[in-house]
Amino acid sequence: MRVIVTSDHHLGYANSDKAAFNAFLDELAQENDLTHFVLLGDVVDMWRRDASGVFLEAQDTVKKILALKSKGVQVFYVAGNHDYHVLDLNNPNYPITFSKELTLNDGPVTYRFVHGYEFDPEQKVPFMRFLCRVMSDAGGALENQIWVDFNSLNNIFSKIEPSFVKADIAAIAAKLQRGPEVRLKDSLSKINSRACQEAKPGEVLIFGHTHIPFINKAENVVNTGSWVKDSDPHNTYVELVNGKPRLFIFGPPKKEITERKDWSEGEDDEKTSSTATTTTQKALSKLRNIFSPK
Ligand SMILES: [Mn+2]
Repeated sequence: MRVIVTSDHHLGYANSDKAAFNAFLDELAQENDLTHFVLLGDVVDMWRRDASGVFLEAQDTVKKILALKSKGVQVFYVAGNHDYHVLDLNNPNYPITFSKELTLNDGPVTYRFVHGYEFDPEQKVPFMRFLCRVMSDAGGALENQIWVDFNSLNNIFSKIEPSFVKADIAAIAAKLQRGPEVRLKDSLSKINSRACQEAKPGEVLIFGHTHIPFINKAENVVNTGSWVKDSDPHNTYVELVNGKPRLFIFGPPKKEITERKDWSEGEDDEKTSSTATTTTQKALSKLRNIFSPK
């Protein structure tokens, strides 16, 4: 059993390195020992592009993924926050099935795959769904229909929660639409230490989302990184063999990341958070209260 995992390609986004990912898929097609290929979310970017158009545009990539499947490789697609909408694509005739998380057993070891928004307190499912659905290429991405929808959403919020104003929604939207390289700068160690606490005995936990690839010292928590040029390094992938993870940067030249990180202590993010985010934090906590099941 040999598993390859990639995430956060953000296909459709201007800085997505689609050419490199296509080349990577071509290389995988040449390999004979690959048994499982896991796409770990944010493969297409439905927050920035039309949810259906982005698949048409990426059909060359989709074809390469399906070619692996035809070769007998088991292909899995775990939804991320930027492509959460794929969970609604449940037609059994579709060539790819989508899931919220995935577990695979390799002898005594269980590999558990999640995208990682689960560890990011700013990501809430209603917002993820919403942002995937409002994008349309017709108006030139996000500044268009989204504000119309936000306004109508705001009216609903105002009725439920009078203190929730347009500025709150705008602040959340603006913050969430920023790339993780910027948005998660302050909370990265918190997300990573949360992930490290989540890993159960006998399990290797694999996640993406932050665009910062790593393997922890215990080698039971792995982040897949990204295929977005904004991140350094990018074009990273994880290989799982006999319960052991390895992390590589796709070449040329191919390079292994051998450093092991310890996130278990988790630096105090609060100290480093800028006060500029306070308004957004307040708005988010209001939104959380509205959406939280009571
Ligand atoms: Mn993500």
